[in-house]
Amino acid sequence: MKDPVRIAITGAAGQISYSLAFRIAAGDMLGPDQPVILQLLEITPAMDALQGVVMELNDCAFPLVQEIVATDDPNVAFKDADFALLVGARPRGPGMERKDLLEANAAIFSVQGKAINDHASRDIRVLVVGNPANTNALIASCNAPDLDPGQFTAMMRLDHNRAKSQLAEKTGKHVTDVEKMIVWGNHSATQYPDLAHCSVAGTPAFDLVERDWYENDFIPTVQQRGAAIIKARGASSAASAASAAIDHMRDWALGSDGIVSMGIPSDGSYGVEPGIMFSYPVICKDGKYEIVQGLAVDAFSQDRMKATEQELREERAAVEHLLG
Ligand code: NAX
Repeated sequence: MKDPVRIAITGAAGQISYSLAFRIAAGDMLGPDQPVILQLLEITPAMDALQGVVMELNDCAFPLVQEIVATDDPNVAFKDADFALLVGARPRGPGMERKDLLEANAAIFSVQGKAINDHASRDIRVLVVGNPANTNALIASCNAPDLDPGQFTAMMRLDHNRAKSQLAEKTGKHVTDVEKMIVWGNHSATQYPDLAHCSVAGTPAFDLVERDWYENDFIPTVQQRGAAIIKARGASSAASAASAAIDHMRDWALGSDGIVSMGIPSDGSYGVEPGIMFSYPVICKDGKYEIVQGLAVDAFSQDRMKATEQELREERAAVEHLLG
């Protein structure tokens, strides 16, 4: 049996974690032979609810779960953590401006970044799910100066999976036939789901779908999918978000099957200068991700990549004073 790994989950009594924690415990993230210690973080008023989640996790009698820690102290939650899934965030309240939301979250993610810096494993891999995910990931990484910024990532996999599903449905093929899907930029309505490099069962996507469908249906549908789920379900995406988080971490740790989209520190690739967490096409191998270089970018793509980059620069500017 392998040694257990420590997995910290924040917002552990929330709706995404209600799916996420159980799937991780079942072995969906790191495999059926990898024991886990779950380190669950919540805010103090949610500790009773978190105890209920712990009771249910215990009641599953998961063979892989070695220990469950439930705490409202980030220093305890991130202690020696090998993986951290930062799900908990401050939702937008009534009358709250975007700037207030960014600042409220900046306060949370700077504290958690410091706790990760001071207490986590030096090899920790961090995924930020809580919104605004890209900028929250930036804040956390800026507050963890002893770690490599590349250890902090933001979740774009739900957008990536949504884009695959839309294209598979349109072309009458299976999601597994869709290759080289890319979603660039921010996890927001400015994200750019790009079909220029994509193929379905070996045929270029642009040979299978009309340009008009791509520009006026596909792109807005993927960008607005979160809002469509809220409208239909009366609550935001939860199980699909948890599934995407598992996909992201599993691929990062164990390798991806081709190109996936991850929000990672921009490094100048594709003209996106450093300083933001931008979603790029990456391939994961040997526990690392690498940006896929050299893809042709036409004027249409360039405009959309610039727009989503611009939004991320504005988000950064709003929290610049909190970047540590
Ligand atoms: P919930 O409101 O159900 O749960 C969030 C939980 O986080 C709550 O239990 C709350 O007490 C806790 N929390 C708040 N501040 C905390 C802190 N400082 N430390 C620890 N826990 C804290 O939200 P849920 O539906 O689970 O969504 C969580 C976050 O994911 C939201 O910010 C949401 O916007 C974001 N999403 C991100 C997605 C992505 O693709 N990146 C997609 C799904 C989702 O919308």
